[in-house]
Amino acid sequence: MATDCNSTEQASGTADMFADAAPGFPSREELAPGACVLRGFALPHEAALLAALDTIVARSPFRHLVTPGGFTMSVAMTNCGALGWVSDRSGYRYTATDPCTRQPWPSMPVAFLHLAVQAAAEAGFDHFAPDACLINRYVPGARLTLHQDRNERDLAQPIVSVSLGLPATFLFGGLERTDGRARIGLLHGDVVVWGAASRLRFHGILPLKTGHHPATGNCRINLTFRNVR
Ligand code: MD6
Ligand code: FE
Repeated sequence: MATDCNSTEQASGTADMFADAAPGFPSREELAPGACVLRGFALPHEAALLAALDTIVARSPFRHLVTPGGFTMSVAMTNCGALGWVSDRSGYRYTATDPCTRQPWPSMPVAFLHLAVQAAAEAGFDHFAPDACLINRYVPGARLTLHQDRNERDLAQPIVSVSLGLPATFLFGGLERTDGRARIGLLHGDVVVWGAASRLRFHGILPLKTGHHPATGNCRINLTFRNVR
C-alpha cells in the first residue's frame, strides 16, 4: 500500500475515498525521532485481524488484571504469541502460559505477524521479530495510566501498536514521567510504531468516550507487538 510522506498532495478525489479513515490517508506522521503513526495502515487487514482475534479470545478470554499496587485495571487484556504480558500482586512480567487457562497463550496469527512486520519496516525498523502481542480491550471510561514499556530485553526493537474500533486519545510523553505530553487521536486502522530514541517514552490512553464502531461495537481494541526475548 502507498504510504508516502507527500500524501497530503494527493488528488481530492482520492482523499474523499478515505474520508472515514483519517485526514490525509494514507500517510505517515512523525511524532518524535523513532516514533510515527501510520494512518489507516491496518485497514486492508481489518477482516483478517478481527477473525483471528475471535479465535484467540475463545481460547484465552479477556480478563481484568490486578496491578502490583492492588488496583484492578479498567482495560481488559489477553495475549497471543510465545509470551504474554501479565500483572498481579507480585509484579509485571511475561509468561509462556496463560495463568487463567494454564495453557500456552494462543499462537500469533499469521495476519498479526505480517501486519506488525510490515508496519515496522514502513517506519524504518527492519528485522522486527515480535514474539508477544498484548491485546487490550477498552470499553467507555476505560483508560491506561501513564507508563513506560520496559519489561522487554532488546530495547533496540520497536513496539508496533494497532488501533481497532472506537477512537482514543493517546498521551505521548517524554523520558521522564513529569515531561509534557502530546495528545494524539488514534482511529480505527491506525498503527503507531515507536522505538530507538522514543522507546522508553511515557505514554497512556485517556478514558475512552462512549460510541459505536461498525467493526467492534462499543469498544476499542489495541494490539501491541513486542520482541520480548
Ligand atoms: C493502547 N498502547 O494504545 C496502549 N505502548 O491502547 C500502549 O501502551 C503502547 O500504543 C507502547 C507503544 C505503543 C503503544
Ligand atoms: Fe505501553
